[in-house]
Amino acid sequence: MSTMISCSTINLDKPESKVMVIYTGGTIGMLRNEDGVLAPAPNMLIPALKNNPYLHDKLYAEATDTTSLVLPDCDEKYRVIYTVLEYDPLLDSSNMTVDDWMHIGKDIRDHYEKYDGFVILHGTDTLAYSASALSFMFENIGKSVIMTGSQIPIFEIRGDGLSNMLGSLILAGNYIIPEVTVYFNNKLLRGNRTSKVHVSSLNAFDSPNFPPLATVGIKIEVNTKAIFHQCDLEKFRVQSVLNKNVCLLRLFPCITTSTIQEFLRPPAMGVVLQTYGSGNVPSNRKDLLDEISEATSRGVLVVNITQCTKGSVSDIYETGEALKKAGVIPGFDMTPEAALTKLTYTLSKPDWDTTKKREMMQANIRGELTSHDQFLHTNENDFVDIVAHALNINTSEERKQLGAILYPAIASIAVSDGNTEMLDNLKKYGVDFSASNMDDRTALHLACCEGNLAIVEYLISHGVSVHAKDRFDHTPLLDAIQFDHHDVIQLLVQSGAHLIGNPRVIGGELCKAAAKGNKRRLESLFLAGADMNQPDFSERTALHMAALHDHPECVSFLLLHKARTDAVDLLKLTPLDMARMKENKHVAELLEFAREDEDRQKTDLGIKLETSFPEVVITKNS
Ligand code: ASN
Repeated sequence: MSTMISCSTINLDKPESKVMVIYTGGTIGMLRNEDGVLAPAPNMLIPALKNNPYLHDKLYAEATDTTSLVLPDCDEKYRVIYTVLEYDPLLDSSNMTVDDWMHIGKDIRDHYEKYDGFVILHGTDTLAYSASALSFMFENIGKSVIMTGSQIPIFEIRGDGLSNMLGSLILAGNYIIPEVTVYFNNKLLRGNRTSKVHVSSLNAFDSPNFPPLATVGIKIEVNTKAIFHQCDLEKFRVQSVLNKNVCLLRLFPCITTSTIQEFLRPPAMGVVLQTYGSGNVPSNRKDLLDEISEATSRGVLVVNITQCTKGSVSDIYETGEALKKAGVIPGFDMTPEAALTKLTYTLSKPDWDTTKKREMMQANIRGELTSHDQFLHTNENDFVDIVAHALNINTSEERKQLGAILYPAIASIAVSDGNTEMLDNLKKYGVDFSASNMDDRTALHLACCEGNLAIVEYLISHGVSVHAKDRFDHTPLLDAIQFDHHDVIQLLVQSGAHLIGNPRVIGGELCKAAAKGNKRRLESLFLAGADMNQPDFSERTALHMAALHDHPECVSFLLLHKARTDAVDLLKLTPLDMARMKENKHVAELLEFAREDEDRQKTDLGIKLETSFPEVVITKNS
């Protein structure tokens, strides 16, 4: 088929989003071995994906000259481009250990800024443990991390591998759900609320105490209010050490004292106690309570969760009250997987003392538990419901549409007024600050244009994503750069925002600023993390442009920030060549000086230049 025909049949105009797939193993990529049993099959999955028209659009890949895999076009906003990192060895998930969680964590950390979202292909058997562990390890996560797998290998005609993989890729590439989640059987579940509930059903996972975060039917329905946002003004970080001295002790009526002693003795530092019903132990078993009490007084963290699949521990019975007196921590409605992995995480924090660790175990830190005092916003006070009622709007679809119009509009009034008090009031009425308007712009986009630092801080700390892209693929960071709000740029970067898109485009922005002598813009781009040596499409750097257009202030700024004097453009010209050609004497002198100095330490150069031109000064725009 000719390129012309293929180009005319594919849509090249859609924005792209990039997803990284980490393939750890599991049935999804298994084949039967010579004994007739399923086993991991290295180097088989990627070629199979490449030859599956539902998972790779060869025409689009050819037309755009990409070596990555490309999802065929669908009704969503982005064309998903994905790359697969296959682990060696591939593992049946029953063989996975803490070290494998670390491995995944490290890979996501190392590639975090290069991708919009992540999919982890994983065996189903221990998937709920890995999902829970990763959810705690990933601090200040701002992007979607979706774990999936299948019950039947993807190579077989009838199975769940294809739909699980497709759904995960579409969700990870199109929706910012900043959590570790599990996608299975058309449902997206919170990872640390999930358990494997069926050995052979394709509906193998459930989150018994929490609703799905999204369901995939004719349409994709995302339950935005249920999404958990980590609201610290900090960057994504991975806790790369976990404490393995934990165990799970399920009570049963004839349990002996010595069994309990074995579980609680060193090196155990954390024990998940699975008790009866609403958190009960036999109150007539003094031996048992004494052993637990002795362990908690030694500093062992003992967390109480129920053996029931649904519901929470509480202190409504005398039998449960006894545990509290023995120093046991209520684990509310945590799954065993969540409670156990949360202990591995909490116990690994060197800066937390025992009191803090106990406090954290009962706090809701990643959406893993529902405590008594924490409830999701109820609809009673919902602003949209009030308006919907007044307008006689009854269907949930219409109510949703009304919310999509009202939330961003009403939030934007408070943002452009710079009124945090009003934002607080709106919050009480259930206004969703993350909602975007018809141009996909959030309240944070607007706040970053306005440059009101307090409002930006308020919105980020109330969960509005720094990664949200509007219809023009602009992030809040790009808006802050556009208006040179340096303090806002710094806050965004501190909170995990980063530049996205083709580096050559960023090179183009640097060149444009340098050509105009716009040092303030260069500073903005520098603060946003741009590489001052990033060339544009013609291999020109900002230093070329500043030299060519005779802007010594920009030249000095760039030299101070490690711009290379030996960079050559497509015509093999250096910045100095350009300055000389245009007879820009002062600039040429600076460049000559810098070039002579190249072998000397950069710091020496810095001191010299600094005396004539100050460092980046962060100023607030009024
Ligand atoms: N034993 C497999 C695993 O956990 C089960 C599966 O993936 N369905 O790796």
